[in-house]
Amino acid sequence: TYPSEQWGLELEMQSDFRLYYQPIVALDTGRISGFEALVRWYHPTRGMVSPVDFIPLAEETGLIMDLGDWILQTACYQLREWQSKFPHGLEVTMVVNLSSLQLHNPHLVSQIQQLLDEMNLDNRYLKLEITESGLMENEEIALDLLRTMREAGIQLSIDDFGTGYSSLARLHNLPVNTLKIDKSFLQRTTFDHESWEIIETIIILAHKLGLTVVAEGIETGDQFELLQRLNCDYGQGYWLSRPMDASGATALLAKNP
Ligand code: G
Ligand code: G
Ligand code: MN
Ligand code: NA
Repeated sequence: TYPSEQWGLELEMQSDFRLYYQPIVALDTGRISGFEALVRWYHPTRGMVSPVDFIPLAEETGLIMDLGDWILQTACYQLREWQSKFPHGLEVTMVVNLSSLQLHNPHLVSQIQQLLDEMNLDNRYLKLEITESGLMENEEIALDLLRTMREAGIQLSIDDFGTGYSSLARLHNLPVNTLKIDKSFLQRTTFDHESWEIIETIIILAHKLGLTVVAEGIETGDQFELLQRLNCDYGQGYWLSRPMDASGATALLAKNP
C-alpha cells in the first residue's frame, strides 16, 4: 500500500466510488437470493483500486465511517429500486460488508433503522456481513450490537468464516443467521482433498446451529455440484457470476424471476 498523502485520499475519496453487486444463488433452485455489495474506487490516474488496498487506508484515516454510510445508503437505494421494479425483487436480500470500525459507532443501528424506514424497506431484506476476525477482535462491542440488530430483524452473516479463531463454543452464542465459508477452502480443494471434509463439517455444524451456509469463490461446475451434494444452501463466485455494476445486476435480476 501507499501512504495516504500520495493518494490524496481525503479529497479524492469523496467521489468516484461505485458499488458492484455479486449474486448469491440458492444452490437447490439456482435462483438469486441476494446480492453482495462490493465497493470499487476509480482513481483518476491509477484506475480501479481494489478495496483490499483502500479499505485499510479508509480505516486508518477514519474515512471508513463516511464511506460506510455511503455504501449502506447506496445499497439500500439499489434494493429499493429492485423491489419497486420487479415483483420478485422482494425475494432479494442486500448484503453489505461492515468494517469492524463501524461497530464502534454507537448510533449505527439507529442510523440503519432510519435509512431502512426512509427507503420503506423491511429490515429482513438487509443482511450485514462482518468478518470472523473483526468480530472476535471486538467481541464485547460486537455482541451487544449484533444482538440489537437481531432484535431489529436485520440479518447477520459471518464473512471469511474459517480464517479467524472463533471457537465453536462461541459460535453457538453469536446471534447470526449465516456463515460464509471463506473462499480459500474451495481454492484448496483442487490440490488438497481434506478441504472438502472441512467444508462438509462446517456445513453440518452450521445446520445443527440453525444457520444457513454460503460458499464463496465457486469457480467451477464441479465445485458447484459438490457443494449441492453437501447441502450447502447458497453459493457465490465467478462461475455463477462476477460482481457487476448496477445496470448489469439489474439486467441479470430481470432474467431471473
Ligand atoms: O471484490 P473484492 O475485491 O471486492 O473485495 C475485496 C475485499 O474488500 C473483501 O474482503 C471485501 O469484504 C472487502 N470489501 C468490499 N466491499 C466492501 C465494503 O463495501 N465495505 C467493506 N468494509 N469491505 C468491503
Ligand atoms: O467480503 P469478502 O471478503 O467475502 O469479499 C469477496 C471477495 O471475493 C471480493 O473480492 C470478490 O470480488 C471476490 N470473489 C467473488 N467471487 C470470487 C471467485 O469466484 N473467486 C475469487 N478468487 N474471488 C471471488
Ligand atoms: Mn463479504
Ligand atoms: Na469472504
